[in-house]
Amino acid sequence: MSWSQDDFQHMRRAIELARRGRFSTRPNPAVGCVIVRDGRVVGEGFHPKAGEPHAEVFALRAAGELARGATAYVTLEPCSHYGRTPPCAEALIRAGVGRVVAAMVDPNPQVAGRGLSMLREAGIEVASGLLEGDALAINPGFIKRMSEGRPFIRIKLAASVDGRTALANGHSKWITGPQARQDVQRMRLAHGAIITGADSVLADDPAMNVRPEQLPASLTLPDTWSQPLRVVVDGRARLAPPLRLTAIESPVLLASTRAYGCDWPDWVESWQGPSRCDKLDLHALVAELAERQINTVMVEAGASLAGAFLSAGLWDELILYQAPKMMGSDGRGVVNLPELAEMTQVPEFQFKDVRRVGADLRLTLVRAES
Ligand code: AOF
Ligand code: ZN
Repeated sequence: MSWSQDDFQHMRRAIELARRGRFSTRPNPAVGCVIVRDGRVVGEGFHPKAGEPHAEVFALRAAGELARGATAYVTLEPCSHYGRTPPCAEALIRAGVGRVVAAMVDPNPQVAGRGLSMLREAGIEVASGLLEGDALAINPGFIKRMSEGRPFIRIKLAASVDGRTALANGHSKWITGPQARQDVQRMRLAHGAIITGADSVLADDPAMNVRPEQLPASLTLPDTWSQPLRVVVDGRARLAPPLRLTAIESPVLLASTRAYGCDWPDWVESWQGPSRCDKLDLHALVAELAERQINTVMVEAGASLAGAFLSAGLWDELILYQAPKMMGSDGRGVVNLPELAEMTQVPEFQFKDVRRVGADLRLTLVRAES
């Protein structure tokens, strides 16, 4: 398929529009749409929130009669099913558009190519794959959950340059600087759930929520944003109130292999999962979160739980903040891994992104290409 300069320009704009919904559409994907007639943009739209109209509907409303014979650029294949809203493919057909360009096929099994077929069958010219990589990057969680049945998992770690997170006596407060902590607040916002461990809760009594006043000033928060679900892996049900985490009125899921003996506030739910080697089965937890339509998860945990997710292969991206400090070899390591005897067993990664955040470094690592 060969694309024109105009095609690129309009799809780039559709991607920009889609990104406006990235903090508010979950469990739905963020999608943008631009309608162009005779080289002129006649309608734009993006999906703001699950339950509200899709991107195409807003763009068609703006275009009105001018949609007839126009080209619609959409960052995701238009839907073909009745979900919370009627199919966009039908709306495009009814409006008489002449051409539809999609950046990617919808991995939702309820759609999966049917939207594009419906359009083609109605005599509309259809093309797909323009700026696909950019479109895939907007919704990694939705795509992962639809295609693999589990959320996209980021493991967040913070350490000194020599990979330590605490002194031998456990002192650890503020290894990274204020900008890195602000960056973590921004990251939390983009996730459907934040997972931590009971050890971290018992040691630090964290809140694990998004605090709007701590977000970067440059970020415009949509009215429809929501707090991520705060999940605590508490295999032996050791937690009991009062905790800062459960005192804040927004959803918490306590994941354990056992039942709790105490009462929790209404917004705290406990979930009993199976155990594996005497620990909560993380595969089962992750499947439960996908069942609850969670697209993206950030693990913000200590060395044991972070290591357990890593060893179980339950991760897609590691975010490592490194402070320009050294804590020495007696300090605690950033992830616990089973003892390795051969260099060939050493897990290998590749850097996807490396940047400075204030005084610290933020490294993004993904699986090494084999
Ligand atoms: C589109 N345009 O802007 C979005 C789409 O329950 P519903 O009706 O909101 O449908 C949700 C599904 O529709 C979602 O799982 C995904 O497959 C698709 N999202 N499709 O044509 C949009 N957000
Ligand atoms: Zn739709």
